Amino acid sequence: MARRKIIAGNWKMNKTPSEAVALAVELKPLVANEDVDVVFCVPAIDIVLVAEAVKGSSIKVGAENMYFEESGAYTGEISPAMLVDAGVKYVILGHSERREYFGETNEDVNKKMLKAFEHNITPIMCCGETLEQREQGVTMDFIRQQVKVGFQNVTADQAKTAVIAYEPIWAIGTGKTATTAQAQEVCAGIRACIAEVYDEATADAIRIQYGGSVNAATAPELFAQPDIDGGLVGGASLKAEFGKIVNYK
Ligand code: G2H
Repeated sequence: MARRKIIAGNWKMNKTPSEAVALAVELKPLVANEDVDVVFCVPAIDIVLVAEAVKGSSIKVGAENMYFEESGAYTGEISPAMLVDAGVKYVILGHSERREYFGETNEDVNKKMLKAFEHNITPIMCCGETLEQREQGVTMDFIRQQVKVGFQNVTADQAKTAVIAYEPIWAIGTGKTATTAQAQEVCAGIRACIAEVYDEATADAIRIQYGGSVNAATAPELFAQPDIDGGLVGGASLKAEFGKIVNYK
């Protein structure tokens, strides 16, 4: 099955609202590519303005996090309905920075996954191993656990529309990219895990991104791999270079 590539920028905690508009306006013409789904995942406070700035293009706006309750006394949190109303189509869930600095567990990620589907927001669920786990040879065991718990009670039809981002923690923002072979091997392992949990059709449909210091030089080879359906790009998504990444071919 030919899966459509999806390349998402993860702006992380960068860009004030006015800076975000300027960046979105700068990137808008540069990321035009009919063959790729392009997403800008931006800080919550920038969402409304960025959605407005990219109007008239095929760029979709994503959030970087979301809470799993509908509304109520959860000071500081953002609900799925708020994101939908602001124009959000995708949400990054379980990024390693959220797991590490904010204590998010696989169970939290699963609750958020279920809520995202309920509101027709496509989750980009992140997984990935530490350097220590890689060196101990437990990479796939760890990632399979993240994927299996993250997708608990998610139906096959929902899973088919989901995006998984494989981001080895040791390659995030470090300038170290996993080799193409390492990235392809793990993405193939994740697809095999989805086939096991669901079936071949679901594994064939789900899109798996690679993330971790992706840049314009590494993108073409990474995105040419059979099990890598695009990228989740941090640092390089804040620059004109993101246009080159989206137009990697
Ligand atoms: C990994 C990635 C985007 P960067 O976190 O999610 O960031 O490309 O800066 O390593």
